[in-house]
Amino acid sequence: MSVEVAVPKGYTRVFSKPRALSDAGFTYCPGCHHGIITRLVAEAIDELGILERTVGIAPVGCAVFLDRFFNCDFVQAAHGRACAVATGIKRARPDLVVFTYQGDGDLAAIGTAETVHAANRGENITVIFVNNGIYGMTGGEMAPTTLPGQRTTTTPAGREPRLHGYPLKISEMLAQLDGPAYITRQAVFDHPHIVKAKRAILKAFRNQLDGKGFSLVEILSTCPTNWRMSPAEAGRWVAEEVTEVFPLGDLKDVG
Ligand SMILES: Cc1ncc(C[n+]2csc(CCOP(=O)(O)OP(=O)(O)O)c2C)c(N)n1
Ligand code: SF4
Repeated sequence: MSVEVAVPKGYTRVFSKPRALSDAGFTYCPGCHHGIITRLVAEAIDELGILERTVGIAPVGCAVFLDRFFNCDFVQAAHGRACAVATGIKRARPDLVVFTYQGDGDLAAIGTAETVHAANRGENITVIFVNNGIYGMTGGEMAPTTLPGQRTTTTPAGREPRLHGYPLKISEMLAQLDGPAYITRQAVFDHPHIVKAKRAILKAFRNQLDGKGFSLVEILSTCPTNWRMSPAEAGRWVAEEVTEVFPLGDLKDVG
């Protein structure tokens, strides 16, 4: 649990850690957008007052230790199976608020089937999809979302679509289905986008509370370590290059 540090006399607290976050430090690399996204999810849980009845599903990938970062219950799913695990928990206990937090290797590669079918069934869960275009945890291999021409450890000459396929646009695919209530793509490379991403996360949780069904927030993220960029360069790469292939905005919103 978090320990609230007393504010010395004469000072005012202007910023603090969300109640939903524990005192365990993040294990993300410095400058990685995972840290911003994890915090936004925690802020949303605080603001909705749902901490005591929220269950998160942790992925395999750099967010694998999510259960340590949060003060709510967590289940660790096998690689890619988060939406299936979330489905089981939500159906057994509809009173709980259930969310998954998954990278693109987890959700858009090994977990594609689970994601598509949970969305198609309109499961009343919230999915946070962190798309950094790479397998971060395992050393920077190509993901389905890697950009054409992007160098990774398994595409050292750059991704060649005719050989390796084209970037998989999960959000566009899911938006065609009848099941989902809300599909949106956001980013966190600057403050205005962080504010919008937070709004989208809140909406995705509110949809679940209102029983509207499957809501997925894709968030374009960075991997400065494996992209071999500084955090600032990585943010610019998302703003200038990644958004060309993965445009930001809502893809489906039943209202
Ligand atoms: C069944 C199985 N296959 C492969 C792995 C190895 N593995 C661990 S993390 C990972 C990819 C993670 O990439 P991503 O989901 O994009 O998350 P990131 O680390 O970039 O946040 C893989 C392939 C595994 N743990 N389990
Ligand atoms: S390896 Fe990449 S995605 Fe993983 S924490 Fe480090 S910078 Fe972030």
